[in-house]
Amino acid sequence: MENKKNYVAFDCGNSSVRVLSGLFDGEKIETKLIHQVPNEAINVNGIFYWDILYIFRELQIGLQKAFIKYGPVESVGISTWGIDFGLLGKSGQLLGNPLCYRNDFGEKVLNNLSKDEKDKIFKATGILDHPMNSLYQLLGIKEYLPEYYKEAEKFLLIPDLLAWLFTGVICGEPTIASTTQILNMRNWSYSSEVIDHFQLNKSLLPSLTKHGEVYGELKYNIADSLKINVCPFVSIPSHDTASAVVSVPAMSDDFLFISSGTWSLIGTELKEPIINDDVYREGFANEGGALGTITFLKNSTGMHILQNIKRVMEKEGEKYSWDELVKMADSCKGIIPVFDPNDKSFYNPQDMPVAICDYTGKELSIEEVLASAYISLACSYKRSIEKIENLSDKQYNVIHIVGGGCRNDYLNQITSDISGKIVIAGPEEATSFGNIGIQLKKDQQDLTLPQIRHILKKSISTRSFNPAKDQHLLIKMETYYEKYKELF
Ligand code: LRH
Repeated sequence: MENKKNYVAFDCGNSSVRVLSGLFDGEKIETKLIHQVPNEAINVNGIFYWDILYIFRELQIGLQKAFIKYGPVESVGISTWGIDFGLLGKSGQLLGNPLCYRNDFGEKVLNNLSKDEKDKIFKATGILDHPMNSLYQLLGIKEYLPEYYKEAEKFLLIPDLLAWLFTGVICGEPTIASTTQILNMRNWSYSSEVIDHFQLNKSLLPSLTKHGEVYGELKYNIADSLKINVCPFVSIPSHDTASAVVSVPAMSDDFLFISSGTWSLIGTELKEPIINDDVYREGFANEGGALGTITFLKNSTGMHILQNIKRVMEKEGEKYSWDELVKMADSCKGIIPVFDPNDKSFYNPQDMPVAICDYTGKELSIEEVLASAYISLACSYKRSIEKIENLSDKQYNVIHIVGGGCRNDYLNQITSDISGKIVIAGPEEATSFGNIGIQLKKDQQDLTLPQIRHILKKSISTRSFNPAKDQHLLIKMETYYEKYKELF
């Protein structure tokens, strides 16, 4: 271990809080999962909150374990899900627990905006309006929890809030800031058009760091209580999607990716945003990527559908492995109905299989529900990819699937069969690889994104899937996709 540097990645998602060590020998990074605990939003009087102090505590435990296992911590990078935030009050303390984006505040605000207002905000930012966006959550707080807004002095997105808890430094990070829909993606500065339109208090918004820069150090009292070194905290793409895209093992600058988890983020990396009516109509966004790139993507429903079918199947106490679910889906040989995974009815249904049967108007067996979910997800990927190819005026032969969802080889194969493209799956630990990759800039400021990708490519393993050759299967897949397109 002596010659390997121990970089630590905090990786917080909607369902788990994780700490990984990235051991760097000067050539390759080896990731080690150090600590993992569940995360969930907590319902208090009908409002969903995140328990940020629990997350803070678990990250400290993970950081200490990383130190004990692999020696002094070289630096730390924080990545989390997008959108959610905490507010600091006038006395410099946290005003309550951060709200979860699954509350309905945002929807209430967005429903009151006119078509013209929505269009103007998209044009000012390059980000698609969605009820989840922090802009609408913040306006919801202003309207429905005014005491919080009145007292607020600083707005900190979850990774920025964690950075403040660990270092005491107040700053923002550009990729996570793009999930607010307040940032203008043409110049990466807060949009005065949006701020003025909604009369937001501009001083709430923190100034933004640059990737690779050290913005703070672990607070002395935390280092002391954990008995670890006072390590630097480095600005990395804090939005989990942006970190995941860093780790795409592409051979060229132009590539397609699916960052696959609860959500599937389907997109490509651009140097400049594309902001026009077609992009808006097709539901794409120009989110912030690493080192000033744009992750041009569609935020699409992902493993959420399968996770919820599994949850319902396991309600009676029986457990199913993912392999068993695949076998059940694969046992359906006839043509089954397809559905749009992005339809509102699948956002948070009580019972996912029932929601699928209701949508399709068919009494499906659980095997058919599973088969339908797999096929429908693959169809939704193909449709988004076709849109990307149209909007960017480019064609791609390969789809890179990264993140935890890329473990599902059955979905990887049907995605390849339906799209007619090669699927390259991996890495699974995409967010942490990207997080640690950008931390390397701390000591080598001139490292470029292609150079970082090169190091990561040497560090990871991938699996390839080619479209099926069987004509019958291909015709079946075409039939599914035709049926899918009829839904719109
Ligand atoms: C994916 C993600 C996505 C957001 C959602 C809240 O983890 O960051 O980009 O829209 O979580």
